[in-house]
Amino acid sequence: MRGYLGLGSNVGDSAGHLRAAIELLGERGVEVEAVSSLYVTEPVGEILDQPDFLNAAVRIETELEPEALLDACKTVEAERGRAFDLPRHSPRPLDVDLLLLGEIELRTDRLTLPHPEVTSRRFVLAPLLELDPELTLPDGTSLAEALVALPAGQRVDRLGPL
Ligand code: PH2
Ligand code: MG
Ligand code: MG
Repeated sequence: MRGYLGLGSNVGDSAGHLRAAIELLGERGVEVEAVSSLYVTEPVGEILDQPDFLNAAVRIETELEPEALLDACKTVEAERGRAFDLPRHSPRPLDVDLLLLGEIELRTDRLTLPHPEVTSRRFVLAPLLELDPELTLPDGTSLAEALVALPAGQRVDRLGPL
């Protein structure tokens, strides 16, 4: 099944962590089909006083079920030194978020699909739309329209190829 992951980092060699994530996902049954540019982005969410992030998005192809795909993402984060005992939205060497998986709409204790913040985060929408400008959510929501509708703010600058 086709899906999209968001990659982020703001600790250590961030570009290196994002590149490593692509390799490590491949070892976990997640084939990366396409990679967006790298973006420098202003922190959003619950902790604003932290370094800028590097963000990117990837289009994947996988046979993994949603929870198994989430496990693969968490394993890859751990392999790049991510600690899991910190407050939500803390700085991190690697964050791999499951954004979309086929037409699946799901809500469990561990996982919500599509990712609940997809339409509100510029650092997610910009790289996703670069990969697939026509992308929609399973309910038909146009991500291009979601990006246009965002309020001003959330600085996102395209840096170049990852
Ligand atoms: N990730 C977060 C919280 N805030 N801000 C930016 N710019 N980029 C991120 O990847 C990010 C964030 C939680 O995962
Ligand atoms: Mg995240
Ligand atoms: Mg995450």
